[in-house]
Amino acid sequence: MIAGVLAGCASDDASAPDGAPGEASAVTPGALTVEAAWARPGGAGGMSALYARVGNGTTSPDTLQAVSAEVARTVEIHESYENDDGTRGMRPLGPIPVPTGEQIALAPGGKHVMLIRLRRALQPNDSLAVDFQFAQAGTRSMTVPVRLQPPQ
Ligand SMILES: [Cu+2]
Repeated sequence: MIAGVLAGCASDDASAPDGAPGEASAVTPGALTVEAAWARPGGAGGMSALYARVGNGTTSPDTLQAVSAEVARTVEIHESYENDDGTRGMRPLGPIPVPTGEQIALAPGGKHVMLIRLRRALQPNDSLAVDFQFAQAGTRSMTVPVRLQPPQ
């Protein structure tokens, strides 16, 4: 299981140009937003990764506590990393703080949501229902597209 998960992440990273999560983009004043969400294709029983940008324009610090999706039996928040020797891996990450005025990127090569043991195949142009659970903002439910590349 662990080896398979690691392989899944490594292939994610290999097919991604260079993440570049950091492009400047203002948060929406007064709102906590989840934008540009997308998921990679994956086979039934296999895995996919889910990405998005979370912006906190409110005056309250928030925390992304968990993500759930009916399409996957297990959903985990992960972080990719690179070792000194250039090999890559990933590890489970706890809840992600989303400070006031900041945008958190879930992006290839960085923090991401792992969809594990898919109940059905995810193919490009499919979509899936996802719930993002925040400590302050509550649950944000959305329909996320399956894509080969990040949305522009
Ligand atoms: Cu992962």
